[in-house]
Amino acid sequence: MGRKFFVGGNWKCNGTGEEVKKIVSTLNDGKVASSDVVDVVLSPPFVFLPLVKSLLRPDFHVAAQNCWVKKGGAYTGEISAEMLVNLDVPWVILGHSERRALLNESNEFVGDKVAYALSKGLKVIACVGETLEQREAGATMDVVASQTKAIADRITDWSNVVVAYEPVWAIGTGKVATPAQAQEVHSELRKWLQKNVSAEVAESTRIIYGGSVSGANCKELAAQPDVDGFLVGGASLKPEFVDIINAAT
Ligand code: G2H
Repeated sequence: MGRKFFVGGNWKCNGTGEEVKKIVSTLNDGKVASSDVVDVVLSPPFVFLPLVKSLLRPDFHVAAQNCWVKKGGAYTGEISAEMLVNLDVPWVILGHSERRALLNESNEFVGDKVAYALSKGLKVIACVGETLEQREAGATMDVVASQTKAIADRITDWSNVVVAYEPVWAIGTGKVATPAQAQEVHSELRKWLQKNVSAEVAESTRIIYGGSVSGANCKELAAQPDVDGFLVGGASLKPEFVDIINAAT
């Protein structure tokens, strides 16, 4: 069975209440393929999750941008997986490179977060990707494999996981990976899953691409056989996000 196309919009730390309402209204009016064909998941900052959820069309869903690694408690400033479940937030993005780099989230910590979030019933967009320095040193697959292994060591059920390959050098820089570069890593990652997890997980797990995806480059990327969708930052705040949702149709 084919893998359903998946498009996530990662709004990062952007927006005011008024701006959020405007973006949601644009998306609500967008003409997109049915939810049988594409999963659309928007990830506003935590504080706007209830607002977005209340205004958003029913065929689109929401994701948090992070959650705590275990049950909530005395962890000032954190948001627990239980809270997201309580608010009916179905998805969470974990391991984004901005958090790995700026907040020192290790592979193991991200793996623990993925396992905990899944155990509470959340679906996870798990991010992996190499820096420019690592790519130039020929270490892309080693890095991506180590990041994925830290997750694979801690979970057995991959049915609620989407893997986002986001080369750090392409994030927010306007330097998108070429379709061939994206396909190469996605295909290697799928082979890694086949060898280290199972053929079934390799075949069914969606591997989406993130890093300067735009309305202009999405079609060519979406045409790659192992690119199953996108995690979109900057362009998810603009009307062209509708074109990206429709990239595979
Ligand atoms: C990568 C991506 C969204 P952008 O971080 O996760 O952002 O599309 O702005 O490069």
